[in-house]
Amino acid sequence: MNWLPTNGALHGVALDHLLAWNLAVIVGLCIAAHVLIVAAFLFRRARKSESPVASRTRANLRPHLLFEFVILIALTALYLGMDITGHKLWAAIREQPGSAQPIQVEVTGVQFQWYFRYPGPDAIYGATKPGLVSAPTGNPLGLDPADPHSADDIVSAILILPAGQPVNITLRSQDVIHGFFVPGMRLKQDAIPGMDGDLQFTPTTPGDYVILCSQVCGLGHSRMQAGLRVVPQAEFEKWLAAREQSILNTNAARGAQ
Ligand SMILES: [Cu+2]
Repeated sequence: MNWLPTNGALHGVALDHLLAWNLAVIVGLCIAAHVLIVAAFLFRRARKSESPVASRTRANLRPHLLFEFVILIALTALYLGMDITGHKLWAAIREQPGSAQPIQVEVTGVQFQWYFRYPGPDAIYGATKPGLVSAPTGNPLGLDPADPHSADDIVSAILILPAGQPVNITLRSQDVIHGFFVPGMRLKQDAIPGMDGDLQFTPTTPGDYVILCSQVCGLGHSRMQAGLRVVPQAEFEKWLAAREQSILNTNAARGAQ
């Protein structure tokens, strides 16, 4: 569909197809319902001169009842079909395709900013403490320096991902409910304080995509935006290594002080 943002995710093609199909069914049913209302109105006017007793006999009502039952059964089958296809697609999105190891990224929403954390070479997110949260001093997530796992964690204000590799996102919020919304990746899920959300997808097309907040989370909600950049695998590894090196240098400089 041309009126949707360009799709860059593996599951997006099937999701767009399902959306188009559902929309066609709903618009078709809406038109059919209006045609029936007008037809019933005109039919009633035409029969107004007939005797009301003659038009309400059991024999006369039978075709009407049959017609209603057929419509009811057809609609039930249609809605069940829509429900089942939607659930099947949701299940397919939740299953990671192929055997590729998913990349772990933690996404945190905070009034009014998105932060992205990569666990680093140890593949374990370091502990965070609310009391240590301090964006002005470069620790917006409150990473605990006492936990060795936090030493190699990369915190970024932009989400960089390699094309063609599954991603597993842990979704968190520091304050209120935010909505992690990436239209180009056909993703939308709420970040709820005190809960770790779980989200999977595979970006396929390199490019820049916008990340929005879909929940009205406060006065700065409208400017709560971030960027997703999908790059080739080699470029991603280069960026990750450079960020890792800069963190090691920062930690070494702190240790020398
Ligand atoms: Cu928000």
